Amino acid sequence: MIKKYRVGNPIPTGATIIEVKTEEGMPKVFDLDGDSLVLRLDDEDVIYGLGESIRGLNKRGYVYNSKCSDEPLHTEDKSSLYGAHNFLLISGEKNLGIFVDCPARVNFDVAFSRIDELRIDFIYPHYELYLIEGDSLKVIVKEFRELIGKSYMPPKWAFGYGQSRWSYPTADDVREVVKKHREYDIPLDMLYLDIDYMKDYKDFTTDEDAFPKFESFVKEMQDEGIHLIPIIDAGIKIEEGYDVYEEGKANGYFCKKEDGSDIVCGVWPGEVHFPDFLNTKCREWFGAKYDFLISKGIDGFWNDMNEPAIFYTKERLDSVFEQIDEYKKENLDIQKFFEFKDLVFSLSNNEDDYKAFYHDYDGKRYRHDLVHNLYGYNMTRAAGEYFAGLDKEILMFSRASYIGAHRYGGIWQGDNHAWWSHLKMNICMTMSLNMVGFLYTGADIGGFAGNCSSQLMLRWLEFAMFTPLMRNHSAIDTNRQEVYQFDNMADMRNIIKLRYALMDYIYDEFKYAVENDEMYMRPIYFDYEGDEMARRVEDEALVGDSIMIAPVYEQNAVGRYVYLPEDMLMLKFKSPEDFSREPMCKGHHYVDIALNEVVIFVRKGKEEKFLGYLDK
Ligand code: MIG
Repeated sequence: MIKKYRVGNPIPTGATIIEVKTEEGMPKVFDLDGDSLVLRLDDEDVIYGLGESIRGLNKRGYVYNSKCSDEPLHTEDKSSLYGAHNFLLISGEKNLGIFVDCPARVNFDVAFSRIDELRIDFIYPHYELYLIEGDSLKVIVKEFRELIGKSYMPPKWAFGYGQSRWSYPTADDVREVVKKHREYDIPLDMLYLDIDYMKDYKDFTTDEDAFPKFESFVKEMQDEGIHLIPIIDAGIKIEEGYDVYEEGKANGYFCKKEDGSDIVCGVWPGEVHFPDFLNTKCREWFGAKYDFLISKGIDGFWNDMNEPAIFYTKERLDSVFEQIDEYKKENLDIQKFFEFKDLVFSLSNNEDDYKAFYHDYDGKRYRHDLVHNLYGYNMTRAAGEYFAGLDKEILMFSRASYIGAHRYGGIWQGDNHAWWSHLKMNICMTMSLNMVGFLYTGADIGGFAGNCSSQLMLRWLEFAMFTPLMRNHSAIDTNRQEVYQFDNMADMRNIIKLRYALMDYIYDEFKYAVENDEMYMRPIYFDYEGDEMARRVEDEALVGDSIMIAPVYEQNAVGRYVYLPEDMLMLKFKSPEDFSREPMCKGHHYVDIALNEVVIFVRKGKEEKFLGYLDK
């Protein structure tokens, strides 16, 4: 059962697709403290949700800010990543789903400041609040998902393995990577193009020198069985004669400052304007721009930098330069030195800069910070709405998101590191994202930043073989991390082949979850509600209807503790052909899992169905 409450004068977000009648007043479960909502928690309450955010599955014990952020360092002290997913699910004596539909920043203090209190604070206390009750956690999630509408369904080939890198700067580099995969018999369906395929980082252009005859190159790759997936950034380079810039300018589609002029920001192309994706006309225009690449045979994209990420604004840069001139004149003492250093750091993603421009949203003007979390969402929506009119299926996933964006595309989990803790985070985050409708998701396998060891890469593949988006991606200035760079490539190849052997299972279960508003990957407690032990488990997951996984995510571990909530059949794989079976009893086990092994636990009664997929 869903109840809706209204506070103030909420800005519409388009997150929900069902009309729910508004209740009078405020729900009794909350104490109101000024504009804040306060909820007393029981010691035993477990709090799931918040989609893409740091830390574990149970969000208790930390503060999370839902504010789409370009955050390249996902450490424990951070409060915001790229997505804003304001859904919480309390599992306790009574289960309760809470969705706070608010496009401005919202602060969730989940028993951090006070051990027994959930506190929700607003910078702009105008929002819709949904409370969802139901017989079980699964039912609540399903009701929530019905409220927000069906998740994006990608083409089947998007469940293949993808290789990415910032960057493969030329067509020949791409050819080489594809050739190597073929040579070493490593399955590959997608090759991602990062910003260097563009001419001077201009969206909807290609660099003729680095990628000559782009269209025939796309064709050449298709003949190799490869989908090229180019990146699209949010900012549009300011350059006279560049059609996207000229059209945006002529039509007034860029975000404006108080004085009505277009805001100028620095991102990869240099100075850019930001398209006002909240404006329907702008969305239609921008969406149709993807055709520049689609008409050349491209059938997939990733949208980046759409929090939006701002390296600097022109105004702030100018004022910082002025200030530095002042410092130069002074005798720089240590105090001043730190001031100066902070000043330079404050150039990027500055809070005040997000207050310095405006949107034309359904004919009304809104200051950016009040609708901040809708920006990346509406960039994805621009693309998704355009793709919906095509007779070809298009892969789309984004970095920034808000609930609602899940109907138009998936997301990847951003700039993680080659750290074991980030493999663990990938496991928890994927389950939390499933609750809020982002089913097509995955993290950069091996880690985006930092150098990946052969051991970490193998273990990461052993988990990521179950994530819908299976993409190996890494940053500039890191060691190359295609699987053939590693001495244990043969083991990695076996895991990727196992993914392909289970492709139909993964696809069928994913599709089922989309069509039925269910979770493809979820905490084991959701299916074994009432099992107090299952409730404590954060590092196992149910994948589809038939199996449970227990990934290894610790360096040098050659096994792990596994809790089985019922009798299951353990399958231990080295490759699709080489596996053992062992019936296991409900309860606690220590399971040996060698570096090159994956274990899958098949649920009771599902053995035939699951093994049938393997035999295909
Ligand atoms: O400022 O396009 O998260 O995947 O490789 C960095 C370069 C911009 C951030 C994305 C990452 C991508 C990178 N981008």
